[in-house]
Amino acid sequence: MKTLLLTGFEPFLDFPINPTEKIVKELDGQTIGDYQIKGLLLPVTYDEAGQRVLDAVNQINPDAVISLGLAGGRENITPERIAINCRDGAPDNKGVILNDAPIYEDGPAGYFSKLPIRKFVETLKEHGYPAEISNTAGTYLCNNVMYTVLHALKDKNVPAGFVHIPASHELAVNQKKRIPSWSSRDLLEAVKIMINVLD
Ligand code: PCA
Repeated sequence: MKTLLLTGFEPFLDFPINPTEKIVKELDGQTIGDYQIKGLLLPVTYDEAGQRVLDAVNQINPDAVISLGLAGGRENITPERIAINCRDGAPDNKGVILNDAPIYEDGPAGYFSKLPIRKFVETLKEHGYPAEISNTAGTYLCNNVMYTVLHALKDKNVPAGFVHIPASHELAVNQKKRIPSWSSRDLLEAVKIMINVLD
């Protein structure tokens, strides 16, 4: 049996619910396809998120890593193509604001996802779930975690990367601005489909 590290995030900024939290808690301990899932919830803080995921990678030595994040406003499931060596943008959950800050001073500009993102998108669409590859994971905590994991696993043949998901209905219904949303059931199902696609 192989091990999959599945990470999600706590709520952040104007989003009092993070649908990735529910998914990670629900799937923790479950077996999907060849993978036993180890769920990990990450804080939305620059000083902790990267370290927590690194600790888990070192401890668990996973055969695959999928990190999930909320992209409030996106309509589709969006596997990310690339992580960049940059932290910039809104305050994190401790109020820390970074501008143009590298994640690793001596790290390369970017890392491509090592997940089968094209196959994820095609399989999701076959199941009736809207999906598309995203060419930017942003410069906030999601990109930070994606880059950190790919940097740590750069010499290993371990599928790893990041997938942004849309808001759930329970989140969208409480937003001031209208944003697209999916049912929690469909979000969960879409994540299971991606896990099933892994070799
Ligand atoms: N989404 C944010 C950080 C946490 C999350 O779920 C992002 O896209 O960076």
